[in-house]
Amino acid sequence: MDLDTQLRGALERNEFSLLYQPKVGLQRDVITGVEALLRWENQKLGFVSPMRFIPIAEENGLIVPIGRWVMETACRQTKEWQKLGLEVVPVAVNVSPRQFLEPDFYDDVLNALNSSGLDPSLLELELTEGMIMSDIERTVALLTALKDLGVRVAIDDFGTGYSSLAQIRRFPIDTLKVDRSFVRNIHHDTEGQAITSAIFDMAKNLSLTVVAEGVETNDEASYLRSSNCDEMQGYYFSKPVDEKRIAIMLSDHL
Ligand code: G
Ligand code: G
Ligand code: MN
Ligand code: NA
Repeated sequence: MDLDTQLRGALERNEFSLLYQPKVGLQRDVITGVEALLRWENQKLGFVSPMRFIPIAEENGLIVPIGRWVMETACRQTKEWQKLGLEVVPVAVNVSPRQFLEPDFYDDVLNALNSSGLDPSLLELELTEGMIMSDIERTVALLTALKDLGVRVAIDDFGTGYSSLAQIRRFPIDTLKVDRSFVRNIHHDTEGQAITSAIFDMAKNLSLTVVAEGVETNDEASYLRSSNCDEMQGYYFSKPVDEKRIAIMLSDHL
């Protein structure tokens, strides 16, 4: 069964859904935000991992309308939680390179905010280092416009690309999400500790929020709590869950 062919009709057949994974603060494990993660269930193929279909959607351009759907759905859902009186936290969406390079990207963000009525400060865009480094002049202008709107910007998988913090500070960003490869077994990985403490300290000086991704164990969480990191995300706290489950988690923190 051809993935590409199935993917073409997937939006129309309503085959996509979003899961949400919480980020927590260091002190009391309070939820500080959620990340929306795309899921695809197809009648013929079953569940297909984003690791398989996103590269294809990126290649054939479908990531643009799919990404638009993700942004609109995440904004609408977050506004819904707000209306229900739940703890209001920002929702982060992953943006793919092709989506970011589209001339209409700014308008897509604006449309998602306007149609949902969500406050722009409750939307965070997760970009990767490679995306923002490819056309620095355009990126600075685009990110400045998004910041003026009030939208937040995070750099995802930080540390895996080739950018230094010296380069990163040219961009108006809010958050660094430190890649989970640095977090794995951090409590007895002296090299990982050296890298992350350099990132944490420099981020602090630049007034950036730092999130450690992929926290899976109590040992990792304990180490991070004693470090200069601000927030954590990972299976140790919660897997990505559906909107009903996350609503319960958000209401528990009221
Ligand atoms: O959720 P999961 O671990 O299966 O995601 C695998 C990969 O797919 C991750 O790199 C994640 O960033 C990416 N991904 C998940 N949801 C989205 C999305 O809505 N848009 C894009 N572009 N990537 C996503
Ligand atoms: O590239 P990005 O950071 O957006 O990838 C997010 C993906 O990471 C999600 O698909 C999510 O399922 C996955 N993820 C979240 N927490 C953990 C974790 O603790 N361990 C691992 N291995 N993956 C995680
Ligand atoms: Mn992400
Ligand atoms: Na990441």
